[in-house]
Amino acid sequence: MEQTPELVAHRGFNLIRGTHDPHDVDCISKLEMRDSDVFVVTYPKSGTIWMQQILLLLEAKGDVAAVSAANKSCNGDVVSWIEVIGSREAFMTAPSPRLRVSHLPYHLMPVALTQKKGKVIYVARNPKDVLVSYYYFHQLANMLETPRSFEDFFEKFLRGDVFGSSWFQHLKTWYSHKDDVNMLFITYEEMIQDLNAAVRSISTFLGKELTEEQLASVVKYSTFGNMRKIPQANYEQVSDDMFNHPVGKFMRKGTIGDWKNHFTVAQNDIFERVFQSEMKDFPVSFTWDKTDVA
Ligand code: PPS
Repeated sequence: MEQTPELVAHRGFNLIRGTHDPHDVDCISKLEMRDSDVFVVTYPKSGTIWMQQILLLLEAKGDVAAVSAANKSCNGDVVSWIEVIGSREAFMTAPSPRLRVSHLPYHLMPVALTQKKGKVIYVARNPKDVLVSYYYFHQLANMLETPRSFEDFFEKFLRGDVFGSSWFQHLKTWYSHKDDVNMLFITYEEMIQDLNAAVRSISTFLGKELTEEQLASVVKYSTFGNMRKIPQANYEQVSDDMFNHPVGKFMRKGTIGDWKNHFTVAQNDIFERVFQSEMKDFPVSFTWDKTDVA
């Protein structure tokens, strides 16, 4: 079995060489937290940039022009990934509220979260669609090796031989600790199904007080169609060093069930077997298809 060249295994979790520094990542657990800190935690390709847009819009009370004006290149400039090199230092001195995203597992995140300091929004997405989205992202992102084939990537994902390691471990560990931290657990599919309800529950969780009109604006500018038109939200201005733009878009399809266009019957059987064995007795269910959406 060939090693994936960009990955660095660190304390049971795969990081990306050059994007993350293991020593730096180790310092994250000791970060001091403020009550107003918010971390959106996701396994990759589960709705991170969607949540960046929602958090920024909630903070700006729906004023989309203010959000775009605050960001030069992309929303990640302001709501950055805490594990990326340089982000931790900036976090320590940043003004409140510090809004951040992360793909880290529970054991690498700030211990102070368990003293109920700060808030976590965990977004989970059905792993078949995560796999497909991640496959395309490996073609777009220059820091990740372009998969040899879908079959090859399918196997790597199931082995956890990707940045983020095992989807199953990530979800199960965070979910098991949901009462140990201030956490809102939400799924990508719930957000697709009823974005209005999702935005309201995020707003309530964060203790925001927005008018009906302001909330409506948050929803309006966080739909797939509208986000795709906003350069800072859709990541089209990210440098060519980082993304191979001609091969695709970060905001690709934004739907439920695209795995059906990619998995063979045999692959689906394999996936189902792994899913059943990993998730047996685990109290989280997923929506796998658009037709499952009421
Ligand atoms: S990353 O690289 O881990 O930060 O990627 P992440 O942002 O977690 O996931 C990217 C996928 O989320 C989709 N997306 C959306 N779907 C629906 N509505 C909105 N507003 C939205 N914004 C982002 C994005 O299109 C990626 O999914 P796929 O399936 O590839 O389209």
